[in-house]
Amino acid sequence: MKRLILALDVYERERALEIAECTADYLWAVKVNWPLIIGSGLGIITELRQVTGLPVIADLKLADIPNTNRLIARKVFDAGADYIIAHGFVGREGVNAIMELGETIIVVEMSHPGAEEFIQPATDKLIELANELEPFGVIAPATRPERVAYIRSKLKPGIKILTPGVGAQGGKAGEVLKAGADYVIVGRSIYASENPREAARNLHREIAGV
Ligand code: NUP
Repeated sequence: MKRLILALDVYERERALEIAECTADYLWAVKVNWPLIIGSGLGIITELRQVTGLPVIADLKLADIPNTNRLIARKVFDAGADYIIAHGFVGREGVNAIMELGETIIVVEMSHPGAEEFIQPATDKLIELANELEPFGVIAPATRPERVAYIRSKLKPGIKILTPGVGAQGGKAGEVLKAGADYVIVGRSIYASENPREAARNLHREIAGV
């Protein structure tokens, strides 16, 4: 089973397609974020799907009023995105507006140190929201495996846990998967390495051994 998600945070279309194509064998999905969408346009989602044949996750962390979330999500799903990542702190209606249009992933805790300021104190409520809405999955921090274990213990079975923060941010793929994550999200350790294919293959092998 493939459990690696590539965070493709480059600006240039050609570079993005090249990296996605050469790493696709080891990936479950490709994640696009604002840098690539701003750099290459929304059409990159369609192209990535064609080139890799993999699901594409649009990591927009939508956090607006329901109507604006809906307007954005419609265009992004139309472009071929399979999943959209949304913030839950805007309230259930904002998340529902996206979920009505397609598969959604809710951020329950972020991976950077600053997550301890405002998001971590709200994690329990965000888990409750996820348990109520039953999205495809939630985002939890690979940098804090003990928090991933906690989130897994509170989250309804069946809701996937996707964890960014492996590699450049200090998290370890093996540790976070053992703590209960379903997928690891890796960006710089793959796309900024000298040989992205080899970096992805090494992570894939590490994960397979868990
Ligand atoms: O909490 C989060 N942390 C995080 O790093 C939520 C995210 N969506 N991300 C994203 O994952 C981040 O924006 C980037 O696209 C990717 C991690 O990349 P890297 O640190 O592996 O380069």
